[in-house]
Amino acid sequence: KLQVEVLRDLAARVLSKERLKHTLGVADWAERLAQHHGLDPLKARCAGLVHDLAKEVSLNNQLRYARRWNLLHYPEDEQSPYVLHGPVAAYWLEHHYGLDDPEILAAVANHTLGRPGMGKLEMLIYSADLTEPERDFPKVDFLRQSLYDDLEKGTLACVEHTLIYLREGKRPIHPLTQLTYEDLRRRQN
Ligand code: DGI
Ligand code: FE
Ligand code: FE
Ligand code: FE
Repeated sequence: KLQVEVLRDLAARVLSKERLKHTLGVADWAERLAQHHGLDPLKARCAGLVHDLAKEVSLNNQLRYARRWNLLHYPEDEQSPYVLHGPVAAYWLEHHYGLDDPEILAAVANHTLGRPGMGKLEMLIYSADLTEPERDFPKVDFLRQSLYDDLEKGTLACVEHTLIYLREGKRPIHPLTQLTYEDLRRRQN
């Protein structure tokens, strides 16, 4: 069986109906963007299919896994444990499902916060997550078009949007979100 089918079945088994819909939306959109930008569409689809695999694990258990697997790197990780589901899913996929593609694993791990020095597939999943077809907010069409025109500029616009949205909601900005933003700006100067 093709890996992509295994991952799709896994997502369908683990996720609620609503989150599966989001997941399939991310997978389709990431695949389409990958095709358009000359990246590997199959890897994009695979990463999209599993990016939120740990999202419906209780926050307490996510924290427990993150501690056990040494995935905590910032005090903010424990203050906002809902940012841990990417790293938890990536660890799980690597160690329990034998997924061994480092690009897919990194894209899953970093889809919520990004990181400085993101690769193309990481940018693609970070951004496709925010702009998949089910997402609806005023700037989403602008972000979709930006991503289509230029993946790096579009990703910068997505991180910028996340920063604004967090500030408006008076939610704490994770250091990795800030560092990702600065890194993408520097890379584009
Ligand atoms: O899992 P999804 O809902 O599809 O989306 P996600 O993994 O991108 O985001 C999960 C949540 O994390 C979402 O509510 C936005 C939030 N988030 C992203 N960056 C930061 C953040 N929350 C805080 N506090 N700080 C951040 O820098
Ligand atoms: Fe997520
Ligand atoms: Fe996201
Ligand atoms: Fe998601």
